[in-house]
Amino acid sequence: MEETSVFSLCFMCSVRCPIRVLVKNGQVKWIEGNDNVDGLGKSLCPRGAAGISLLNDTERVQTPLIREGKRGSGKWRKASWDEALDYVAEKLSAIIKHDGPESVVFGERTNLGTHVSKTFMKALGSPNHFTHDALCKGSVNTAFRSMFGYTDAQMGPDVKNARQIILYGRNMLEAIDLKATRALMGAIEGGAKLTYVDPRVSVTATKAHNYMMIRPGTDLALNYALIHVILEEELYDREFVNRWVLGLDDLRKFIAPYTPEWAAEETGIAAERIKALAREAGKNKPATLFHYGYRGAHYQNEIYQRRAILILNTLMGNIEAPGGLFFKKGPGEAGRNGIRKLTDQPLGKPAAPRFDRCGTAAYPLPDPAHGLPQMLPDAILNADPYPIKALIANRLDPVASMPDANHTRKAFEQLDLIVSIDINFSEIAGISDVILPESVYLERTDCVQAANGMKPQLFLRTQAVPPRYDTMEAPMILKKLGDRLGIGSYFPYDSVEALVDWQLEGSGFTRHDFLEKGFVAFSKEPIRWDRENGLKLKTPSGKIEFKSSLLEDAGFASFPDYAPVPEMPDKQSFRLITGRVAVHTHVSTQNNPYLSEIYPENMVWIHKDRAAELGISTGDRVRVFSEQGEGELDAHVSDLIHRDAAFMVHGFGHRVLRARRSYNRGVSDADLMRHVTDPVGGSPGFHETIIQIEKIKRASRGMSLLDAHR
Ligand SMILES: Nc1nc2c(c(=O)[nH]1)N[C@H]1C(S)=C(S)[C@@H](COP(=O)(O)OP(=O)(O)OC[C@H]3O[C@@H](n4cnc5c(=O)[nH]c(N)nc54)[C@H](O)[C@@H]3O)O[C@H]1N2
Ligand SMILES: Nc1nc2c(c(=O)[nH]1)N[C@H]1C(S)=C(S)[C@@H](COP(=O)(O)OP(=O)(O)OC[C@H]3O[C@@H](n4cnc5c(=O)[nH]c(N)nc54)[C@H](O)[C@@H]3O)O[C@H]1N2
Ligand code: SF4
Ligand SMILES: [Mo]
Repeated sequence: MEETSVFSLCFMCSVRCPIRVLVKNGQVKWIEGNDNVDGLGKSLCPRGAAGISLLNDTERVQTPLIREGKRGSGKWRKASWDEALDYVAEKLSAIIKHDGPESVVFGERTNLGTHVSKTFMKALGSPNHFTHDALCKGSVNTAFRSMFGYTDAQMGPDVKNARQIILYGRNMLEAIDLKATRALMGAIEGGAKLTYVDPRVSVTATKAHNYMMIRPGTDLALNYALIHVILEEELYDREFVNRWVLGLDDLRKFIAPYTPEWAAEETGIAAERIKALAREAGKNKPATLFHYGYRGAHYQNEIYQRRAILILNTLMGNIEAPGGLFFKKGPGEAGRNGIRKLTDQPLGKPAAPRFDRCGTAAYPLPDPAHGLPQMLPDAILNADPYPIKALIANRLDPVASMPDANHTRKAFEQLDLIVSIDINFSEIAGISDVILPESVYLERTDCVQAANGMKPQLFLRTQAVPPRYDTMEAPMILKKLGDRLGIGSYFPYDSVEALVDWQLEGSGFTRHDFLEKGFVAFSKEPIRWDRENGLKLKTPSGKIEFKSSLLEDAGFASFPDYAPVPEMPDKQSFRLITGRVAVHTHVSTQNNPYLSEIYPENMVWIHKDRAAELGISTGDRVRVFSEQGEGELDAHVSDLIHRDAAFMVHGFGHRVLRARRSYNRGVSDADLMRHVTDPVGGSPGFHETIIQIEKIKRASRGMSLLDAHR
């Protein structure tokens, strides 16, 4: 029997862990972590282990499909690739002719082929390429740029070497990034202390030395008090701060009234505990790491919460120190050339402004390289700034991943053309006119991954088995569409392998070099900058800007006054908070044969005293509703959640019948959420929604699914 082993990259989520795939007689038999990579071992997370289940899933999209019935009716006809691509190209040409190229919008989850789709849009003349970034961490991105002049993606946390770690809802043991998750476990085993702050006892909370059940939305108050104590008791790294920081005196003046006693009232965390944390942080500096997080507290002032965390790191002097925040180094730092991207080609700047006004006076600071997807529904409905007629969604479900899904559906109904490049019958695929199925990650080679870090490296996703169905890689789909739209010359390849070869030209590596270990490195040793004189900060002052020119030049304060978070108005009201579970990825794995069996639906967690007032017990059926939408699901009653909060795992409540295992299971948090945005940072305020909960008639299960699985 023929047996081969292929190094590749997982794509059950976008962390892209390096993997080794065992193939026997053309079938994938086993997937494990690529243990040639530092800190990874052979382990995978549960989703990574479900890759074979995805590959063999008979409910994924198997051929190109063109809609036949009413939009959303679930009726499509099978089409050949030529037919489907001709259809899309004809529609797009007509739309561009009538309304201009800016009437076409392309949205995707940032992926290895993003340079291909950005090229596609620019070549068409449209400014409207957006990514998921704002939905995930837009305000984190802006906060980093305001302090260091680099995006969050250009920096990283050295979890492995930290002696003390503070996580604000960064639920690293369930919201998994395998390498970071393992680094956290390793650090704890090695004696590091973990503080975890969350209104809910997540799995990470159960491993913490110090757990703080914070009142939802009040993290900024906690951080202001921590900064207060650190400055007042001189617990910060004076030498580092004096050398690198702009605005310490302004911060000192501003922070004076924000005492731990004040914060205790707001957060529900005792003043003594806040002081103790500040002192312990000071003792362990510079290896004290405050993780900036992704999805913890999402409010309209999120940028300031993230900046406060970055200020705390800087006060610890941990920047570019082991156990702190580091700047990722690219091949240039090792005196080498990196890979090529299609966007390196000369491409004009589209004449029209972006649909989301990102980068203009309306939203000056969010990153225009990513845009503000959540602005799309209103832009369509109001034809503002201009009519939008077509949406292409690639590896992104803008219906299920943006707040207020009912509003999104209403807006998308107005479009002349919706195309999705997907592997599943997702919510966006469900309302698409054409679905173009991508081959799943085990079936395809992808563009090169430039993995900058302390050691700059390159990784490659390599095809392990041929496609099972009539599917194609996204860079080939876009090339073939480009050919039909007269922009084919921007895509100088006839296979993804040829595109990879083109990307590698000049880097000193070839595809062959990836065979030995699954990756190549530009440098063997970690590259660190000199903390005394060598930090290459990109802010206008060349300093770490507590007092931020980026913010102030745009008319925003560097240090705004704290706005108190209101109490819940009545006994039926709860603040909706949301998050991950270890066995699912956002909105895309709920129909996976294996994962849907392990975790078929979500529940709503509420505190036992609040539940008692409403006559609700675990396993009872409840209706959850807001001004935006509603749904029914089971209650999970517990004292492991703050009284004000109701928690739901994100990603459920699918409405597309073709995905039978996930159809109508649980409730989508996106159906309930208000659409509001942090105007400075760019992230939606996902947690700015108050929901109501009421019991409905149905026999109680007596036990929640969650208990059953524990
Ligand atoms: N309400 C609410 N909204 C949220 C969040 C939340 O917690 N609550 N979280 C936010 C965060 S942090 C993020 S990162 C985003 C994520 O938002 P999304 O990127 O939309 O979510 P995913 O589930 O990662 O994947 C989206 C789509 O990619 C498809 N897909 C998976 N693999 C492939 C592939 O190989 N090729 C192609 N072409 N398609 C593929 C899936 O079928 C799915 O339709 O959502 C954000 N939105
Ligand atoms: N299994 C799994 N792992 C993943 C993903 C996945 O989909 N599935 N997605 C990946 C992606 S794209 C991302 S962005 C990361 C997300 O990584 P995290 O941000 O760590 O993940 P979430 O589960 O969204 O965490 C949100 C937590 O914040 C808490 N929270 C809610 N409100 C507040 C508050 O006011 N203050 C504080 N301190 N906490 C609050 C919630 O209770 C929840 O536990 O995970 C990555 N890893
Ligand atoms: S974290 Fe899990 S699902 Fe995500 S890439 Fe790694 S192994 Fe795959
Ligand atoms: Mo994310």
